[in-house]
Amino acid sequence: MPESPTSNWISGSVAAYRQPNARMLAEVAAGLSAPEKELPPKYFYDHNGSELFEEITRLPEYYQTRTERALLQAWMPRLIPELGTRSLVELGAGSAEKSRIILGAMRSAGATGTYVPIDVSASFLSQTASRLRREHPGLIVEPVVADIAEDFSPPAGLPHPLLYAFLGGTIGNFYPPAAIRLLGRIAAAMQPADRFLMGVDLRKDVRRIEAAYNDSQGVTAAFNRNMLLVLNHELGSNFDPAGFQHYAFYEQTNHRIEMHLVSQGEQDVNIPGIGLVHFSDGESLRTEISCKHDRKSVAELFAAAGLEIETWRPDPDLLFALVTGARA
Ligand code: SAH
Ligand code: AVI
Repeated sequence: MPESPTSNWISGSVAAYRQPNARMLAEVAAGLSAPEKELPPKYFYDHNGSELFEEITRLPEYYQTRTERALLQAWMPRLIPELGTRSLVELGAGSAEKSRIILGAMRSAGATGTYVPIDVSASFLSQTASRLRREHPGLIVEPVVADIAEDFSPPAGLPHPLLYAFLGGTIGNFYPPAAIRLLGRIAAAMQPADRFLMGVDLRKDVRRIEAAYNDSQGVTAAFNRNMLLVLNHELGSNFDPAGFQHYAFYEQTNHRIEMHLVSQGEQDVNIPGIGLVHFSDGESLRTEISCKHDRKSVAELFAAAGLEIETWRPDPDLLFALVTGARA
């Protein structure tokens, strides 16, 4: 595993994510003592959570991934040579399944290419990196295990122009102030020829959105409950996943899906280092928001972060859009 490009990016080992258990404990303590219980969605993603997300991407109801893939296939062969991209830095890379389209376009355009996938899901990231090295001989792959919500510096010494990619609509999983902070850090790191590429899930018929988070096979429910297994594994808590029901609905005012786990009956959960946490019957724990956008809302996020929209490409059915941004 290569050295972390900068000292405050945690280099890619499994231990790197386990280490900040004190941080996890503090976040869990804060989230579960709030008047409305809430935990950060990054805690879905241990190896199993990443596998479950991959399963979600293949569900008939989850239109996002296949729509974004088609947009990338249509657009990257033209965009990448235009930008002359030599390095791809991807936030929340996951399996990098769609990133291969960008990497393929880089290779066709003659770039040897450096790929920096960043993710909290350490062992899954390591698997992704190994696979990419096998599939793309010559590609330099420098995985970084890091929480993208935290302060980070850009990797040093990467060949420019650089493309920062943030795919899948993951920006929607951040509350607007956190999204702006994250985009602002990217903007601050960008050189004039660098670009930012982001996938956003669009506002649309509520039934279509809600179906994507309430699939008939129950994969999203398993993904949601996986957070409790992650807590049990990392903190030694005794959550009973069967004691919580998956609940996902569209919240119209803020244009977002909310995912919750609803306590089935009264229960006390023991979390070492925190103590007993009480859940009343029907009490809800919010595990994720997934904000939906339009061009205006993205332009507002970008403007607040010091970016401006350069291109906006929705699919013909207006389900999902790819947007590129430059420093304002
Ligand atoms: N980009 C992929 C995966 C999206 S799933 C796609 O489009 O299909 C979201 C990914 O972001 C997961 O791999 C998850 O582990 C990662 N992730 C979520 N929160 C994160 C955080 N705070 N810091 C770093 N990675 C995060
Ligand atoms: C990663 N992220 C964009 C997904 C989403 O749609 O918000 C996570 C997810 N949650 C439930 N299904 C998928």
